[in-house]
Amino acid sequence: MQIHERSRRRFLALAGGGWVTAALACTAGGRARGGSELVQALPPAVFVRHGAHNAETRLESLPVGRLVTPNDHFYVRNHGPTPRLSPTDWRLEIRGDAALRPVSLTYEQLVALPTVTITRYLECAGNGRAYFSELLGVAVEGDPWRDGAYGVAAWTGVPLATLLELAGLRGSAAWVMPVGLDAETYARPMPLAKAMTADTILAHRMNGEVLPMDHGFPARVVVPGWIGAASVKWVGALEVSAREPAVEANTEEYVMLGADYRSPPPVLTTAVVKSAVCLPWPAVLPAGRRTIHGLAWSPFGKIAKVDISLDGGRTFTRTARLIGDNLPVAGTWWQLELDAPPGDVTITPRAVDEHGPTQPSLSQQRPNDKGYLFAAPVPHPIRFV
Ligand SMILES: Nc1nc2c(c(=O)[nH]1)N[C@H]1C(S)=C(S)[C@@H](COP(=O)(O)O)O[C@H]1N2
Ligand SMILES: [Mo]
Repeated sequence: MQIHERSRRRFLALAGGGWVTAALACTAGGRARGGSELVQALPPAVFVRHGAHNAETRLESLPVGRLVTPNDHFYVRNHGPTPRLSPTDWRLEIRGDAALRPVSLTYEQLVALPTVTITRYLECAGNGRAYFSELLGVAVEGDPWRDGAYGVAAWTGVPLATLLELAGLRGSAAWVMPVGLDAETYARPMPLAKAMTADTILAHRMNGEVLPMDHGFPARVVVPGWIGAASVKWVGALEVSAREPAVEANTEEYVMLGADYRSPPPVLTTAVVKSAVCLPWPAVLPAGRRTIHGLAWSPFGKIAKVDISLDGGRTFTRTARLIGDNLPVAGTWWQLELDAPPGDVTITPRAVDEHGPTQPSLSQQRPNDKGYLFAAPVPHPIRFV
């Protein structure tokens, strides 16, 4: 393996702040941490916190080769504190101007309905936001997630189609909006056709366990292939309507704003093809023969291949080996063998979906004010010592 000068410079630019942060983290071990508004534990070896109610998975803490993310490693993205809902008081209301007969289900009634289990990923639209400033030099609003607002789970639940049929749909039905029971209501509509898709479900189990509190207990929607914001947690109602409801999550948030976008701003739906190196940022590894691991995922299908650049994304001269499960709209692990001399290098993966879509080059990556859908390949800085 050759370490190119360009890659070395890129590495130094990228790693710059990182070494300092790493050093500070070591000395600040005893410092009291900010309070958490989440239920689950957030060990610093597993999560990077973003404020009181958001936590990004350190991908390097995941069990290599196991596609499904353990529940206690799954990223959490909340707009407020996790509501602690009681399954005895909870109801699912199916209602709205386009529902024939409103229905109210108890938790027991919901879990008694026939279920499906689907293994799919969720990813926050803001995942990769840090790279807008780090790689493109563009300032954007929002928490600086790297790659860890991504997780895969086997979701068990009831298809939305089954639930909507319980209420019956009027001919006018065109939109379905799951409504969350957060302290400040969170809701986001989807077109009826998306709600009726076989793998759009109301999940009440995650990886074989009862849905954890932070991930939406007692029930959450899973809308595979769409930005995480569509997968509403703590669902209390499904509202069926003839017209598209206007709520913050499709008017102000999760829309593309900026010089490149006109008004009304495009509403975000489908996610983008991505890949990541599962190592600390920056990473320090012993020189010599090394196996580098990473993940790749696509909202469209399986991953066909992962190309690797060792010169900061200029040329892609290597191909990674895909390992373990490679599931559509979930992802795959990949690995790369390297014989690395001491020195600084960047490793840049680029995923290709089985149907053709791939990651745009950095020069094609358009910025947007809120830093959504960063899709370009990311040069991951590694120092071999
Ligand atoms: N009710 C409710 N649903 C929600 C949210 C929320 O704040 N409230 N956040 C959304 C966002 S932005 C994302 S990315 C995913 C995160 O799901 P997770 O926390 O289970 O990873 O949940 C979505 N569903
Ligand atoms: Mo999100």
